[in-house]
Amino acid sequence: MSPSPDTIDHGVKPSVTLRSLPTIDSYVPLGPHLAITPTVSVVVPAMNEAENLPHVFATLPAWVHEVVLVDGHSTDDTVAVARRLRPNLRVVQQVGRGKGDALAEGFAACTGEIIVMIDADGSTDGREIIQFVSALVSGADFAKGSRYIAGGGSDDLTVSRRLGNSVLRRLVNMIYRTRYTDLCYGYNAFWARHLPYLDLDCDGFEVETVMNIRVARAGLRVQEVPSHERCRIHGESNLRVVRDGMRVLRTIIREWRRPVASRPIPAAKATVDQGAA
Ligand SMILES: Nc1nc2c(ncn2[C@@H]2O[C@H](COP(=O)(O)OP(=O)(O)O)[C@@H](O)[C@H]2O)c(=O)[nH]1
Ligand SMILES: [Mg+2]
Repeated sequence: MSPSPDTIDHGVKPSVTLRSLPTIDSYVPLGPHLAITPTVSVVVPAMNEAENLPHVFATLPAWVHEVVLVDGHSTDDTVAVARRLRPNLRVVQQVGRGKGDALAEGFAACTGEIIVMIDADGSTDGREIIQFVSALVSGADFAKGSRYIAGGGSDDLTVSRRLGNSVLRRLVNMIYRTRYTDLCYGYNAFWARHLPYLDLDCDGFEVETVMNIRVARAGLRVQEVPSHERCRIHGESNLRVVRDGMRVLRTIIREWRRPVASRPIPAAKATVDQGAA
């Protein structure tokens, strides 16, 4: 019996029919050798970043589905500049305060299947988004930027930040049995369908720690992606090393007592792969 014309014939029992594959026009070309079907939303928390946004938006790939700017009560021209740069931008006026709150509000507004979070200060490069998306479409649930694996780096980490990040990261790895190489980094991406596992309820710079702990405890597959952090272009960081380091420490301890929203997966344990390592 000859195979039906819409069956891929590998000489074995046919399991994939062309009818079950997405139609050709639903593929988004990312480059000459790569296309994806999921839509990608980029969330950018911004508080007084008018001078930096031209640099940040210039790095965003043309194929992203939407950009969601979460304005944290800026007193400069952040929103006006952003709208001028990207007329189809979606702007969320933050109701609460802090980066964690901004991200939660931005994530809730996204319509894409993949959500990428980047900073608005020029430290994160939108041209790396393709690597995060590639990790997700090839099997990861959560693509976690790391400045500490091969191909990653930072021009922005001071000695005290590096030390704090290292101590807190080791603590998380010990308590939650993860193998993270980075902890407090704002460049990450994940499938929007996993938002319920994040269930964000924090305000400040502890947000990345909360996300990293919750995805591991939920048993999601986390893949680290090398990322190079550059210096903020204009203005000053809103982070205070001691104050925010203590917040992260309290978060790490508090999360231990929080019930786990776990996902039944065959391998039972959270898997942490290192991108380029
Ligand atoms: N919407 C909003 N964005 C914030 C807030 N705090 C920080 N951000 C943004 O979060 C990103 C990282 O903040 P930054 O001050 O650079 O901290 P650092 O990268 O840890 O030094 C930047 O894009 C900030 O504009 C906030 O309260 N609301
Ligand atoms: Mg920064």
